[in-house]
Amino acid sequence: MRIRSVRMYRLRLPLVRPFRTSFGTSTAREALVLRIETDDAIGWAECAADPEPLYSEEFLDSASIVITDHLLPRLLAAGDTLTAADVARTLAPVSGHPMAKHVLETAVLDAELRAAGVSFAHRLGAVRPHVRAGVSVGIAESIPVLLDEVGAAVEQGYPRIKLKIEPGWDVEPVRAVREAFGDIDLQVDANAAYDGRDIEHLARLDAFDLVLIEQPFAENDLLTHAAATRRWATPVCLDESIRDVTTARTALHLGACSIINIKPARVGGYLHAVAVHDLAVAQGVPVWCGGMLETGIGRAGNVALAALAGFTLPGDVSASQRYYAEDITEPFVLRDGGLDVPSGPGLGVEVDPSVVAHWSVETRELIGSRR
Ligand code: NPQ
Ligand code: MG
Repeated sequence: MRIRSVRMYRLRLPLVRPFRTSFGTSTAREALVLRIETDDAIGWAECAADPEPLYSEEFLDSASIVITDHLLPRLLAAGDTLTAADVARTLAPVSGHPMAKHVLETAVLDAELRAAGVSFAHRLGAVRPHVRAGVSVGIAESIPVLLDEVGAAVEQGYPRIKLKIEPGWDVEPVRAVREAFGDIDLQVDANAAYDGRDIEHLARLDAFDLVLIEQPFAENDLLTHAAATRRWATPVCLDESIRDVTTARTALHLGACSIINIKPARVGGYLHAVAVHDLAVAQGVPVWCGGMLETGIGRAGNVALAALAGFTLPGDVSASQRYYAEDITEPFVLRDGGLDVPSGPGLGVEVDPSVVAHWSVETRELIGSRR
């Protein structure tokens, strides 16, 4: 495809409630949104990176520089026969930066699929029209506040609740939620806040019949995750550690997890995400789709991915209104404990240019329509 123009917006979308994790508190989502125009269609994608390198080493300004100075020039140099399937190989000489690569591949894929009239769900291999949705509940200021938030989510019909934990906020909040809400599907996510000295402390969570514990230890500490997998009854799930198919294969070989959280942004795009899914399915490992507080653009792709056969656990794919009063696409709405998978061409959602303009703090034309 011939890329005629590339525009990058930096958005600042207020969150309807602050979101606190072990690595910080967010009151707004800042995102890069990319719009590429080809001869046949317009493609959209968003970058999941945050302003600060806290979840992983990427951040918005690093993504912006890598895209403009190192990735986009390579895509343009590849010429007009470039397809979405070629993007990863074309960008592979650049080391790392999966979130920056993800946004370019996704925009090209969206344009390609919109032009062909094919949905993301169909292209990725989805097998269901509706996916179950979970919520991720941030660290609260007190147990009663936490119980209020969990209660509201249960009331709305979410079939699975995930609690963010950190040292000092783990066994007691889990106990309180279990006691208040009984037999709900409950899991926890530590975002790497613990280390090997905490294995015995976290073994106390075995008493609460959790679905899983997500990323208790550092991203590169597969051996401690393997030790915990042997020690705990609670299944260990990896998020930050799984950067590609290779780390997934290594983690499974070491017994460092029994469940994988797949985030397209973290593994460098939807096509890599499908490859991690396929590996997990081949090894009988359940997967679920993680989230990065995406706008409707990223949410649409994630919902399509979550519709693949191996995604047997509910994902962090909540309704838009859980995060945003006003989204940049039509909102995703909770129905029967889940979301409908878009079936229209490409991502299957329409971006509202006036809403994008309203929340943009910066707009840059990376290449014009001069070619
Ligand atoms: C996780 N996501 O599974 C991530 C953490 C995360 C839904 O829990 C801005 C602020 C962006 C906080 C992206 C969920 C973020 C963020 C991801 C937290 O680990
Ligand atoms: Mg996580």
